[in-house]
Amino acid sequence: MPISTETIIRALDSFRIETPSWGYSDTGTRFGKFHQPAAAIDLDDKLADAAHVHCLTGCCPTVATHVLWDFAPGTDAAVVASKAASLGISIGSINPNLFQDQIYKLGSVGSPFETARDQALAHIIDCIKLGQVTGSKAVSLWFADGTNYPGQDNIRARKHRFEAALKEAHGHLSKDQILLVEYKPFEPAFYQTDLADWGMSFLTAKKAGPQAKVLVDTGHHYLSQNIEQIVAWLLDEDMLGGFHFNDRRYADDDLTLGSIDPYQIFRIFHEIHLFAWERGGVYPEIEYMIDQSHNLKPKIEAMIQTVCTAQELYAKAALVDHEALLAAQKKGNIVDAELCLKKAFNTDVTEALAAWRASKGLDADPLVAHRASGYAEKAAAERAKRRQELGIATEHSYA
Ligand code: LRH
Ligand code: MN
Ligand code: MN
Repeated sequence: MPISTETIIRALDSFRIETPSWGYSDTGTRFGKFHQPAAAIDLDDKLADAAHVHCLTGCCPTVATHVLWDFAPGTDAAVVASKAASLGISIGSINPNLFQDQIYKLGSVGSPFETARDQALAHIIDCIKLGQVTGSKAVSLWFADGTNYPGQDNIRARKHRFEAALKEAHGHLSKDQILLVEYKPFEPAFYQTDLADWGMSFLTAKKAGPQAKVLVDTGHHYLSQNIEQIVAWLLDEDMLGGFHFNDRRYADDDLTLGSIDPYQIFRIFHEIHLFAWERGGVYPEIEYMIDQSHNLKPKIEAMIQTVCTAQELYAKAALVDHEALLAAQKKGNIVDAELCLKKAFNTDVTEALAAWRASKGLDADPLVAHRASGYAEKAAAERAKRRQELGIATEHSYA
C-alpha cells in the first residue's frame, strides 16, 4: 500500500462528522420553502435518515438536535436516545433555541428584560440536563441576540448579561459535557450582534469556565476573513471546540461544504493536521459538525455529498509533507512552502478513500450506494402518505 494511502487511512480512522437533524427536514429561506416528498417529518424520520447516512459513510455516528424543532413537549429524551441507539447512532450536540419565542424579540440572555433572560437561561440549563439524559457531549449555543439600531441598548450591559448567564450555565455541566459558543457577524441583528466574532466568543467562553470553547461556523465570517488563521489561534489557545461546516458565496448561505471554496476547508484542516504533527500526532478534541440548509438539493444526497467532501479534504490535508514545509519555511522559500500545500490539495485521493471504505466494509461511493438503495423513494412514498394523513402541505416542487 502506498504511504499516502496509509496516511489517509490513519487520518480517516479518527475522523467523525456529525449531521444535523434540521438538514433532513424541509427548510428554506425567509422567502419560502420548497417541499421535498422524502424530507423528514418528525424526529423519528430524522434519526432514520441520519442512521442511513452513517450506515453508508461510516463516519457520522451522531446526529445534532435542535431542541425546539426536535423535542415536542413531553418527549422522553431517554426514549429518543434508545431509539437512536437501536439504529446504530447516538444523539450528538444539543442546540437550544433562543431565538424563535416571542419573548426573545430584544434578545435572550442579552435582553434588557429580565423575564427573557430568565427564560433563556432556564432553557439552556434544561438543554444541559437533556444532554445528560441523552448522553451527549456538547451543548451548542448560538445567540441571535443583538440590536438593530444605534442606541437601542447598552452594548456593555449586554456583554455583562452574557457573561453572567454563561457562567451560571457552565456551573450546571457534568464533567463530560462541553459548552460550545458560536459567533456570527450579523443576521438577524443588523446593527450589532452580541457575539459577532471569534474574539467575543473566546472571551465569553473563557469567562464562563474551562469546559466552554469556541464554535466556528464556516459561514459566519465577513467575506475575505482568514478562517484558517482564526482556527490556528484557537488551536494555540486550546479554545477550538468545534465546527459548523457549510459553504457560502455571500453570507450565511448554508450551501453544501466545499461547493464554492474547497481550498479554504483544506487550509483549515491543514492547520489542524500541522498542529497535531507538532505534538507527536496527538489530535485535539474537536467536534466536527455539519450545519447546512441545502434546501434545493435532495436532503440525503446533499448530506452524503458534504460528508464525502469533508473526508476528501481532511484526507488531502493529511498528505501535506510537514518536514518539507518546515524546511521551506526555514529557508524563507515561499514558493516551495506553498507548493507543499498545493501538491497535497491536488492529489487525487479517490482510491485511498475507497480503500478506507473497503477496510470498513463500506461501498466505495456512498452516493452511488444511496441511490441504489431505494431509500429515498421508499421514504418519499411513505412520508407523502403520512403527510396526507396528518394534513401537512403535500405540494412538492422537487423530488
Ligand atoms: C445560525 C446557525 C446556528 C443555528 C443554526 C440553525 O445561523 O448557524 O448554528 O443553530 O444556524
Ligand atoms: Mn451554525
Ligand atoms: Mn448559520
